[in-house]
Amino acid sequence: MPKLYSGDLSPYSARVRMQIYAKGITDIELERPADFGMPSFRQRLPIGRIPVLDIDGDLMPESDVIAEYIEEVYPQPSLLGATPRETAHIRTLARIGDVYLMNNMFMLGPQSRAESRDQGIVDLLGGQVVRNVKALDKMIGTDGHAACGRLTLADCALVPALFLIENVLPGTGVENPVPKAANVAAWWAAIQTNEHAAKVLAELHRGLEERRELIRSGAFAKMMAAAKAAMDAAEA
Ligand SMILES: N[C@@H](CCC(=O)N[C@@H](CS)C(=O)NCC(=O)O)C(=O)O
Repeated sequence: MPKLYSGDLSPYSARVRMQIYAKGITDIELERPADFGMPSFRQRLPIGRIPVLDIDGDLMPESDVIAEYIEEVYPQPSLLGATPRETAHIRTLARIGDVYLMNNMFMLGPQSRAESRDQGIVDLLGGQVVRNVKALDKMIGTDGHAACGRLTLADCALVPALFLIENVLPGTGVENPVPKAANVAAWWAAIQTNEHAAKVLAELHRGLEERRELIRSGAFAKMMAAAKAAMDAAEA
């Protein structure tokens, strides 16, 4: 049975999990790889990141690639458009979620827990997030879905991005831009009532609580130091 290497707090994994739930796929197992962050994981997967789709040992990284693969292998119900142009629009919005929002938020995240914040990083990446929420506001659907009036891959990519903006951005000292982006705010309120979005959001919140507890107890810093030492030793 194929496996998706995933983790509760991984927004990129959450995007694929939301797709799997929305399509009602039951033959992809979800698993957190035991050696995530360790040299053996990096040996099998040079990019070293999750999600990864493991099809009988054939390992496929990158959330966007996995999402498109899943659409091809499990075409119904489709989370793409009814026409090539609709699909292109869905992919554009999904890229805003992935490249313009999640990627900047993911790199900004450590600044929310840094002992001394690097204001240059916060201004650069936080500024990009604010700018791109404004862009999204002009492009997102106004009927409760990101595009095409129904759940699509655009919603799957934007839900974890908005989770990060709401829950991580304020910790870096940057104001959450969503309340001032009326169309994004309306979509965000509406999509949280979708059962598949609600499920991944519950998983993301559970992961965030676990992470915060690990940080509070000091265990997270120890885990990070052990993983870095193992990686340095493997690369020496
Ligand atoms: N472009 C990748 C990004 C994946 C990514 O950054 N995953 C994070 C977890 S959400 C990760 O595995 N981080 C581990 C690391 O940075 O070493 C994708 O779309 O799958």
